[in-house]
Amino acid sequence: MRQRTVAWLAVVVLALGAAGCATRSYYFGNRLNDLADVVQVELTFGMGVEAHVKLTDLLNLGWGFSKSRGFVMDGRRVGVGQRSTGAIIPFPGTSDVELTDASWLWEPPPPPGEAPSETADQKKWADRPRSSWGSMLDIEAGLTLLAGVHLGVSPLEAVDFIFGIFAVDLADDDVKPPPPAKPPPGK
Ligand SMILES: [Ca+2]
Repeated sequence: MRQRTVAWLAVVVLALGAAGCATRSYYFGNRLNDLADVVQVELTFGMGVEAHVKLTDLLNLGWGFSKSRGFVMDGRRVGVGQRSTGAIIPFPGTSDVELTDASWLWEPPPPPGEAPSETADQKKWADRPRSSWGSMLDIEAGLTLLAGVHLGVSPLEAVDFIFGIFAVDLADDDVKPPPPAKPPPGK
């Protein structure tokens, strides 16, 4: 088993060595994003008192009321977001975060000569939500009392990260490198 893992790693390293610089940067960029997808961290500020907990998609609970705003890292998406919790104690409600201004830890580089925000690839990338497959077994908990803290881990995203090292994209969330430019006709 260990020998097979080492052999796989050797294949990946050799393939990366043979691949172009762009392919290598996509490989490491995708690994960084896959690793980031494993964690959720929030530090928000606002009015209200609440506690929330999520144990997989089957159980997502919140108690209390609050609307708080601040730093949100939802996997590879990092930026400013708002968490809203609404429930009449002791009846459970829900707690959700919405990113209002987000960027990505790693984004595909724009093709040479194009402005970053103008490329179709980047627009497509920015619209892409986190895969529902990857978040199915997420475990999260948080508390707000003027300041709010929220922490979470995603076991399935950890599995996707490990497979990603061997160039297997289980969550289908890797950005594919653009095809190499065609040589001009007649050459
Ligand atoms: Ca992936």
